[in-house]
Parts: sequence; C-alpha cells; structure tokens
Amino acid sequence: MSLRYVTTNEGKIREALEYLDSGVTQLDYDYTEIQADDLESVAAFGAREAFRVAGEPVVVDDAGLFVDGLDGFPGPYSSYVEDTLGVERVGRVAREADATRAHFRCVLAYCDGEDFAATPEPVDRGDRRGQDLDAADRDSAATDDTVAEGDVPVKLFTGAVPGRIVEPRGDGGFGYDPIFEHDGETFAEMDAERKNAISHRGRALAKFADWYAER
Ligand code: ITT
Ligand code: NA
Repeated sequence: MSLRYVTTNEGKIREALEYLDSGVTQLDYDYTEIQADDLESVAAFGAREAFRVAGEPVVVDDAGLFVDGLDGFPGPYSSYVEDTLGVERVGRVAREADATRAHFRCVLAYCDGEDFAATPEPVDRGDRRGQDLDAADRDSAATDDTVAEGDVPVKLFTGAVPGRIVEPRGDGGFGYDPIFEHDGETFAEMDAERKNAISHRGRALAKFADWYAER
C-alpha cells in the first residue's frame, strides 16, 4: 500500500525518506494549518484533510522551535514567525534576552481512515545518546496518542530534541537549523544523516516506522 508524505517542504521529505524508503512519495499539498497552540491539533487536523484529498494513507508532520526562556516562542507559530520576523532575528531576540535554551518538537500524524484500536502501540527507543532526559526528551518519550475527534482517527507520534540558540552557522538543513546548536554543532552544520539520528523529526519518524512496519 502506498503512503503519501504530505508536505510543501523539500527538507522534510529528504529526512523522511531515510526512514521510510519503500513506497513513500511526497504529496506537495498545502493542507489547512489551523490556529492552535499545540502541534498535535494542527497535525491531526491536517492529516484528516490530507487523507480526504489524497484518498490514500497519509502522513503529515507539524514541527516548531520552542525557546524555553521565551515561553516556547515561536512554537506552533514557527512558520509564520520565520516568514515575518525571520530566523536570524528570532536568534537575536533569544540571545539578547539571554534565553538560549530551546528545543525542537515534531508531531507526526498518520491517517488512513481506519481505526487503530487493534494495532500494537509503538515501542519507544528511549534516549539514544545516553544523556539525562530533560523536559524535551521526556516529552519525546511520552506515550503517543490516538486522537479521534469526529469520526476519522489519527495516530500521533512525537519527537523532541534539546539544544541552544546561537549565532547562525552552517548551510545545510532548512528553517531554524542554522541557529539551533546541539552537542557543539548547529543542525545546519550536520549532514542529513547525523541530524536525522538525533532530531525531533528523526525520533518521531523512527517510532512511526516501527509501528507502520507492524501494521
Ligand atoms: P509543511 O507544513 O508543508 O510540511 P512547513 O515548512 O510549513 O511545511 P511546519 O509548519 O511543520 O512545516 O514548520 C514550521 C516551521 O518550523 C517552519 O518555519 C520550518 O522551517 C520550521 N522547521 C520545521 N522543522 C524544522 C527543522 O527540522 N529544522 C529547522 N526548522 C524547522
Ligand atoms: Na506548514
């Protein structure tokens, strides 16, 4: 059965294909992003809409940068803030406020029109770096939910990674990658494989890939 990864973002699909090689193709469709203060609602709504449009199983992912000392700004508004304020100015605001602790978070939503009650829960691989779990990692380790608002169930998988806001460095990746440092390197300085091994999206994708393989 084919699976469509629904995104307008080339960077996301490059990362996703490393986890989901067989039969996954991009559907370049700009689903409605509702105004909500959590990524879960945005991803779940988007997955239902994309499934209606595509007529085959879909995955969408909604992600954001959360600066801890700025109450999680820009968070679910990351896309809007990237387009308006811009990545460099977000970095400057965080550094000037001396609020450089941050995390990325990703919520991946799968929808194929069926119920998931009989499907096994995803196995969490835990913290692959062997470091202490902080808030972001605890979030990543949380049990993923099946959201069933209305009649079309959606299965959610989350991932998060902690880091620090720095002056922009590197030209790989996309979006906020140049200002997000993890283990001494910005995400834009890492190659795709290394970013994937530790990133919010990579973690969510790994959980999804395990679950999907069982399905
Ligand atoms: P789609 O909704 O079409 O998938 P998008 O780029 O709008 O593409 P999001 O809404 O999930 O995707 O992204 C929210 C913002 O967060 C946007 O500004 C992205 O550039 C940024 N972002 C998401 N994932 C990122 C990552 O891995 N590294 C850096 N920035 C990221
Ligand atoms: Na989006």
